[in-house]
Amino acid sequence: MKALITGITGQDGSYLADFLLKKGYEVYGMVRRSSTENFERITHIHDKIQLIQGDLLDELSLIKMMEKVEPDEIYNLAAMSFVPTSWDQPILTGEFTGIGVTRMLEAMKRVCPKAKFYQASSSEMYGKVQEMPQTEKTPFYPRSPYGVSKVYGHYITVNYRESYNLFASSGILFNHESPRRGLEFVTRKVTDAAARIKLGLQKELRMGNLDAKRDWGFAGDYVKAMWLMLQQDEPDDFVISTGVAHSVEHLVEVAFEHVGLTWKDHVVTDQEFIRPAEVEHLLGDYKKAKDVLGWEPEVSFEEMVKMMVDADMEHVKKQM
Ligand code: NDP
Ligand code: GDR
Repeated sequence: MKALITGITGQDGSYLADFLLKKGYEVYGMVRRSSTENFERITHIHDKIQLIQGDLLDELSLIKMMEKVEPDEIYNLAAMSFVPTSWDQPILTGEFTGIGVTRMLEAMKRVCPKAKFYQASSSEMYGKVQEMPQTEKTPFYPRSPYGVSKVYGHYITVNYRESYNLFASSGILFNHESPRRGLEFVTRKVTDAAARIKLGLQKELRMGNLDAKRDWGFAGDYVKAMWLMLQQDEPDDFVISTGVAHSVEHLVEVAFEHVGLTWKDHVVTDQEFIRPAEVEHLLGDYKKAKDVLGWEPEVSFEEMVKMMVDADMEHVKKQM
């Protein structure tokens, strides 16, 4: 089996590549050209995967890539994924995260219509939530250009499934984290700061809204759900979550306590990190995924935060 992953240099792409290699897949990854290589998360599997240059903005590059690979499964994980940047670059976010999905689906329709397609949809589509907890049937109310772009990506996937009979599934994934998470996302920002403060390299941590609540899971668990969605007989949409929400304040508390620090001694609120429109409370109901896919999360929130702090302690020590 051949799998093609866009966004392979990102957090999820790297975990998915690990997972598919273990399953015996030939793994191909799309990477965009840059002046320096950005392969930190895939260095350990670099000799086992094949990388092809392409960009979500360039339709021809997607067509050529699919002609070359002839994939059985396509995982579209590439996107501009950081919510605050989407207010600074709303048009580019729409191009990558929204229209980019149409470019991928069009390329697949022309080149390999029998392939199975996974779209990385997001709990950010629920935004100002219309019901608690959120299911596949909860109406969307996105609160950022990122969220709006993901709603477009989600519905164009549904539309291509219904218009052209493509096998195109969408995973509505709630926040998922790992030691490979980008440093600007709140979990990694906090675990990295806890390590730096513990090791005497940093004194304070400047944060935004501590009251926001998220349903945080472990990325390693979530990539398995992506794969399971493409092993079904019929394409469909699934919420992937843990069913438990925690506040950002609780996240900070767990991370700092793990290295013997009191968070209140170090955390400062800074307006710079307050968003123009906030998503206050996300909580997912993964019942459908459990019933149909047999999927359940395995790593708890506390286990994950401690795993990330431990990894950052090692990481920071190596830099000292
Ligand atoms: P990351 O930000 O870690 O990775 C994003 C990837 O997309 C990178 O490989 C990046 O490449 C690539 N990319 C961005 N723009 C382009 C482009 N124009 N052309 C080609 N590649 C591009 O994200 P995650 O791994 O965390 O998330 C994966 C996907 O899942 C994203 O679509 C995200 O929006 C979505 N998602 C994530 C959730 C989460 O909690 N992590 C939850 C729900 C959805 P480069 O390295 O070159 O920048
Ligand atoms: P999110 O993740 O916006 O949910 O999107 P992020 O970790 O950036 O924020 C989570 C919550 O924490 C609050 N917060 C802060 N966030 C950051 N980044 N930095 C801070 O200093 C800070 N202080 C408080 C935020 O306001 C927010 O409420 C992630 C991304 O991975 C998306 O791509 C994905 O679709 C969604 O998760 C599901």
